[in-house]
Amino acid sequence: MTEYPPISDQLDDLESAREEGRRKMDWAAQHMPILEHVREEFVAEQPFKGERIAMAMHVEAKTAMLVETLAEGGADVAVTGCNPLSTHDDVSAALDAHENITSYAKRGVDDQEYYDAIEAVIAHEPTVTVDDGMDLVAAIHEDYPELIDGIVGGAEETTTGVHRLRAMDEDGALDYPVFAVNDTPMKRLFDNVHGTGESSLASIAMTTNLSWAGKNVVVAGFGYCGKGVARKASGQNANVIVTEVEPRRALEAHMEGYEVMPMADAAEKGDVFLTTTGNRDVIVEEHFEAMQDGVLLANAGHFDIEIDLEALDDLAVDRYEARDGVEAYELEDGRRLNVVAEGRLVNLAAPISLGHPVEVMDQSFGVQAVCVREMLENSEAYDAGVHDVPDDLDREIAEIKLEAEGVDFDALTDTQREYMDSWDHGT
Ligand code: RBV
Repeated sequence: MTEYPPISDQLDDLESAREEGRRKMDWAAQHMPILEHVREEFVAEQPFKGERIAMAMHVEAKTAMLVETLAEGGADVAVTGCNPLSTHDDVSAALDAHENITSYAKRGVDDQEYYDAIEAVIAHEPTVTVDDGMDLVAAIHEDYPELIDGIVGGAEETTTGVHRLRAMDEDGALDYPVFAVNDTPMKRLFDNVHGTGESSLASIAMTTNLSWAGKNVVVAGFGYCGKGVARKASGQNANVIVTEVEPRRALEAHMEGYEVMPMADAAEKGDVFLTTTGNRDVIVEEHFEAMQDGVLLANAGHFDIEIDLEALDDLAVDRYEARDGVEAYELEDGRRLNVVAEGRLVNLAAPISLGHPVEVMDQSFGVQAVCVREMLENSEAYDAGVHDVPDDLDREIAEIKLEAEGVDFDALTDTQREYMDSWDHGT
């Protein structure tokens, strides 16, 4: 295994970085009542004593609160990034100052450094993995299969990671149990819809200083993320065009009142293009050929494969940084196509990006935290493969959040429960 140094060995002014990172974490913590609740329980019960947790996630202030919550529960935690541009070095440094945490995350690393940092995390010989995008699970299975026997299980944060895990599971290649955190109601109805919707649009607006009002915004993909982006763009007075490959989702978008058409037609009309499909080659050469001068191209999917930037680069006669976080590709006929955040997930990878809002990440990370606890407490219940998160855990998180918000709600009466459980009633 390679020797890759923790962030503390990579920064010049470590003390001020740690201070600023801690300040960002303190702000996030004030708006994360779920993690606070779970953390108090973990501190008292020490459910992770003796465990080694490996994590590859977007290392910024909210994620840092999850990392600390697991460490305060008794675990030794090693963490790195899951995207070369989403790390906040100051937060990474603040985490690395904790005696039970080693952080290797650094912003702007190249491919080699990115994977070296993943290997450094794996060198801690984890008993549990927490992934956002499945890079840890993949690296362990491909390069360190001898560690699998010592791994109790894992948890996966995002749609793309769960998709990869299910493909791996179907091939019979996934050798330890992993919770599909993404697929819970508490995750995707909030994080994917509201989180992606709000933070992608906010990042693009702040990066470009341009308005949404009156724009034709093309949203590629009408899954949970696409629905959120479409709804929020519409709420900011954009005209939303949706592209889809799945007939029921296309119909759903149509019935929501959006224009639905193939990308080949949308390419001519759009002012802003935002991909949320999780698939590759969504916007390719024929689309670039049809686009208007000055369009914005951005991606909100986990990987930077949705916009074919190689093809765009081949078409371009010139390329320059139009603004911080915006690369202009100038074509032979003078049209400029502007790519935001290198086509990487825009809500985290643009220079001013902060990721999803704090409140939704509190929910997602609350589910993550109780999933790690569940995997360790009831490990015999989970064999190798992808597992749905037990619904009572997801409800537990929802109830903590509702209580923190001061929202009361009804409970079923015994008669109602009996009615719902019986089949022998009719007219
Ligand atoms: N995401 N994390 C943040 N820490 O600021 N913002 C978004 C953050 C997660 C989100 O849960 C999504 O599933 C994943 O990033 C995509 O990589």
